[in-house]
Amino acid sequence: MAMSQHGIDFTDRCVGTILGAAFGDALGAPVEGWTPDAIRNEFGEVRDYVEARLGAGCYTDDTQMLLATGRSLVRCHGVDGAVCASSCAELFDPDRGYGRSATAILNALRDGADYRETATMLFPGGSFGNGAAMRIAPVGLLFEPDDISDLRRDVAEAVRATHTHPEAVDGAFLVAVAVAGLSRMADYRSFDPVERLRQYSSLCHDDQMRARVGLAADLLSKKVKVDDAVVQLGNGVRTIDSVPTALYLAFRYIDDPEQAIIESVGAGGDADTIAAMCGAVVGAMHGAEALPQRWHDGLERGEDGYDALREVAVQLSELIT
Ligand code: F2R
Ligand code: MG
Ligand code: MG
Repeated sequence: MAMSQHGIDFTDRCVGTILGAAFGDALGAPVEGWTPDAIRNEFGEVRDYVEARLGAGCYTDDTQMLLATGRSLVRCHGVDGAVCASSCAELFDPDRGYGRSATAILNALRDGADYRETATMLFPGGSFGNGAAMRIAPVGLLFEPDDISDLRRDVAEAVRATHTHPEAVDGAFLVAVAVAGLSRMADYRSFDPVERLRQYSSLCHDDQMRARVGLAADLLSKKVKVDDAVVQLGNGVRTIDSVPTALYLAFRYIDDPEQAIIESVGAGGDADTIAAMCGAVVGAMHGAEALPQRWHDGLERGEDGYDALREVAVQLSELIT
């Protein structure tokens, strides 16, 4: 057991971060694109894996890219943009529900394109999709929260092949900052979630992201009903419509990681990705042992399945401890 200087089991926090993301992704994937009402009518709450195109407990592009990113960090002992890109391209399985731009870029990288030139292949200003934020949690694990001066640069480099849009980079940066901070925090009662969201808002470079994260802080402080908050924050594939929502839900249910992930799936829309990002954050705070055993048991196995995710998480923890 790797106890960090913060007196926590940091290895379990790393495993919680990676598996929290994978659990959220696999729980949300079957209802990606559904409305919250449709999810409620069909399932009530999605508390366990349900059958879908890829099979119950199977993850999608979110976890595949997160695993690829984690492996590249282990290989290079930190962020190397070219290796992050090639690692994502190597693992790319087009059947896992990738976005349009991501698909075109990963194919181009496989064909030898330079990762510094691919991000604007489809959209001239770059993609504002949440595909950077959904895979960035491993980078956050490498940073002590009181020394994040290089974190934005490393985040931007890690996602450079696919996302250079300021909104997408802001979103990834905030998820990484949250993972860096919560993975080293001994007790969730030692921080004020509203203040923390306000601080995150001030870190944004993009005006719209800053405002939306500020709105998340306001909604949390006013104890607005969760369903209403999700309507105001959004549940779409755009970074602005999903990262603030995932952070809001993680902090709203910071005392209950299982419910945080279940509520994120229930948000609908980009449910797999909102739940993956929320899962990474609450997993960083509580560790893997705190997540339900049935989610551990039901996640897909195989070469790049549950054991591979655990393995990369442990290897990431060893880079730090
Ligand atoms: N793509 C999906 N889901 C689609 C349905 C999948 C289906 N259920 C299945 O099972 O096959 N999900 C995944 O994509 C999101 C992450 O997206 P990422 O990696 O950012 O991709 P991309 O291609 O860059 O952007 C996604 C879409 O966003 C729109 N978009 C982005 N930037 C835009 C811009 N500048 N202008 C206009 N539109 C832009 C496009 O529609 C892109 O296709 C996650 O949800 C992941 O789960
Ligand atoms: Mg997905
Ligand atoms: Mg998604």
